[in-house]
Amino acid sequence: MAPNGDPELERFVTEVARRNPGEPEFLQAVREVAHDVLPLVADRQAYRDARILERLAEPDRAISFRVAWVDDANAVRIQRGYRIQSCNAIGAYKGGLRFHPSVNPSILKFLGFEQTFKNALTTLPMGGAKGGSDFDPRGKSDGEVMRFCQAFMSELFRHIGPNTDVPAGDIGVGAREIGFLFGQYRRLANEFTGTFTGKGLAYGGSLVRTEATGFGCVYFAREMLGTRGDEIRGKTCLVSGSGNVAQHTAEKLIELGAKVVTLSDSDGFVHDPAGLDAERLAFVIDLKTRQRGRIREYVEKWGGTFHAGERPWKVPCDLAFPCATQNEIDAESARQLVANGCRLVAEGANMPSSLEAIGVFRANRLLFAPAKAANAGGVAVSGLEQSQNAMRLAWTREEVDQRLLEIMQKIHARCVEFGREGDEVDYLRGANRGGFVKVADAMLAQGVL
Ligand code: NDP
Ligand code: 2IT
Repeated sequence: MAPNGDPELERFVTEVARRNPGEPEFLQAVREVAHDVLPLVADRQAYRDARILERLAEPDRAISFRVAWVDDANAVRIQRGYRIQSCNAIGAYKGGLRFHPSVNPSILKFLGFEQTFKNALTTLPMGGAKGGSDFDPRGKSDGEVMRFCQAFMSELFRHIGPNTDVPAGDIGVGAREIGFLFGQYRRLANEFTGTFTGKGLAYGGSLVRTEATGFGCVYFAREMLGTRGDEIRGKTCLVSGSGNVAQHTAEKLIELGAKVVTLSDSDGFVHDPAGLDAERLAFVIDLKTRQRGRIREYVEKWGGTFHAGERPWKVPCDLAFPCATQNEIDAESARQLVANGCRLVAEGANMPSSLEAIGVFRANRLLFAPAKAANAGGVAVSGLEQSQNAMRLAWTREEVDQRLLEIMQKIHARCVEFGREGDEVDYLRGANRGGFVKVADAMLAQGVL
């Protein structure tokens, strides 16, 4: 998947690179989609004439703003806030906010670009966006996080709204941050609407939204295994990360009878050969969401080993679920996974596999569930939260979970439809083409904008 000599692809990517210097993550995401979509565009004159792919590679709007706030020592701090509104051809902009020191325009543009296709795959009417800040919530007091969130929303609020742009969480933006952000939005806009998803249950949140990305990822993996007459039960699984997505991926895997032997954070990974159970997972969830501790503390309580500065991919497994961050699986890790007998990789995180790693998975015919399909359950339940808010009612846990399952099954079916190659399915191609066609047809119908 690295430069592969296809002149059309290279021409396209070179032009996007020229317009977006110094943005490697954005270019990586564009190359990955263009690789699969350009042959389809070549077959459809209308897509070519309307320059659909070129237009999608340019966000509708990229907003950047100063966020000044005062820390506990009374020092003034300055951060940068962003909202990238990528495409609203099929619905109001929708996508998470990320608070992490690494946040920059390249990362948010890749995430917004991916979100456009992911949201199209959910079958719900949602456009693509992403935003966030280089603010690091780690080590900050609740008061500092609140003041930062209020300062951030003081600018963002004018760009969002229930029919305009609906943010949610992502890395570093969980229940606490969403509460503070929504509170400030409600105050400034003087309205109580579903302008945020991932809200607390007390103020308009949906049941199962917290679990949705992880649960959806495992539902998708189960569908894939089903096509080969296989199942989750009894499989040894690697999960990376230990935040929202990792926690609930592990939860569903354990519930379905798999053995989860790793979790990680940016300090390293824990390996528990005995496998996590409900009690150990409850410890991790409390450690990460309430105590805001480090994953190495798991080993002090439950045993196993901690591997500082390393990622879990060298541990032998049947199934791998990267749920931390972009480019956490490089070519060497991919080869290690293959050599150790891994059969399936399902991306809970966004773009966790490098292009070279994807090349290794493709060459070895692994079941590879790309992020825009596998982790779409989170934004799908965000869409269901918007529906419930608009109706001013709340569905039961069973109802939301059943709808999530059905959406993941529909995404799987669309990947199969668009990715079938003889007896095999290229899920990445299926997801890229399946998402693209919906957005492209909506853009065609609406003229040149
Ligand atoms: P959280 O903030 O809850 O957890 C993030 C986890 O990833 C933490 O364990 C964190 O470790 C680790 N991590 C973050 N950055 C890095 C890094 N640069 N290197 C190594 N580890 C890192 O975020 P989420 O669980 O919500 O998000 C995880 C991934 O899932 C992201 O790619 C996100 O875009 C994606 N995603 C999230 C959805 C959601 O609904 N929340 C929906 C779809 C995708 P540490 O604590 O040390 O930083
Ligand atoms: O990457 C993602 O899909 C998310 N962070 C969730 C977005 C959302 O609007 O729920």
